[in-house]
Amino acid sequence: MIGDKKVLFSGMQATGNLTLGNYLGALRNWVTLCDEYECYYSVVDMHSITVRQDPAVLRKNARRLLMLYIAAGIDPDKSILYYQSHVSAHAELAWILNCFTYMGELNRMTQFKDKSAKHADNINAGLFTYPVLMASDILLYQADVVPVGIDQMQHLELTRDVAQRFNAIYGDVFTIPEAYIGKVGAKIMSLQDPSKKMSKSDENPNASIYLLDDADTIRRKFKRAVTDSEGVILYRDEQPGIKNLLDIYCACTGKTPDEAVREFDGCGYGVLKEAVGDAVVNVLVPLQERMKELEKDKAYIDRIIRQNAERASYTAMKTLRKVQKKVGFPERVR
Ligand code: ATP
Ligand code: LTN
Repeated sequence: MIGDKKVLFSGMQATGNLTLGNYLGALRNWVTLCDEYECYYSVVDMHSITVRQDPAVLRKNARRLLMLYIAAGIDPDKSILYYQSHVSAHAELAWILNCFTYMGELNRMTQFKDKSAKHADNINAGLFTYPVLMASDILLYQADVVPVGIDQMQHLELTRDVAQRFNAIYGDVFTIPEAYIGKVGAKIMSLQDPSKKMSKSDENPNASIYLLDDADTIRRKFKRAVTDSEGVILYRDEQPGIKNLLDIYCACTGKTPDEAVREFDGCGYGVLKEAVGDAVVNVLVPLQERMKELEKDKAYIDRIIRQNAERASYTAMKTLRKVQKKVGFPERVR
């Protein structure tokens, strides 16, 4: 708790371009939680290097991601938006927690297995201990809630286990965090293969809507979206392409699937695709306009980056110092 507010922590990796899935499944929920919680939103650039990155591209993506947080509606004077690498306590706590996490636990992580299969030439120790750094992110700020997609639940469970293990030995040091899973848009699927989730690392650009795609591109990608040959618009698992389009439509308009099905009753797929395209354009264009404004104001972004790293460090250091003392590191002599 900070004052009378509970603490919330979440982060995104600065790899690739954010997709509509990242926005509807994560970022948009973050914005709505800002008033209720004391929020920390990190650009987790230290996690990004578990997969090889081009330094210039990583730097550019990290800054763009931080600006997207603001463009999406998070107020950086209220919530704390910062780069993970600017707060050294993350790495320091991660080392300590590495010593409280078992190899067997990390071996079970499905993201590790998936990423090792995908990057067989670079199965590095950072990829293996990725969840420990994530646990450190969350525990440093004594977060009560962590909004994540379903894919991150396993990491959150591990975080809770490690925190409980530590607390059992040393007393109440860490708050045990709870996951927060949003209701709508929790899983947006690929436009080219609706059995796969829309993902920023997909090689086919037509599979994803990127947040910075222009209106024409957005409409074109929806026109090309893979559907089926049934010819009816119903919200059901047998028609995954149509179901995904309806999910996106509902997430962007606030309508329910029932309302949407009634609205498109008797229409062809072309009409639905056009309506979904328009709904997405309506959501993304204002965000893109704010992004353009922010790009012009380098000094403002620089100030946010500097000040928020200091605010985050202050809280993080308090937890780190307590943990260092508990495990027996010698006190600093002034
Ligand atoms: P990558 O392709 O690089 O693995 P990703 O697009 O899957 O990336 P992450 O960086 O792993 O995205 O996730 C950022 C946040 O966005 C997470 O909270 C995740 O649950 C959410 N998210 C990612 N893809 C989707 C999606 N298709 N639908 C809903 N939420 C999503
Ligand atoms: N692993 C997450 C990103 C992430 C995160 C966190 C999310 C890193 N640290 C702490 C919530 C809390 C992902 O890949 N989406």
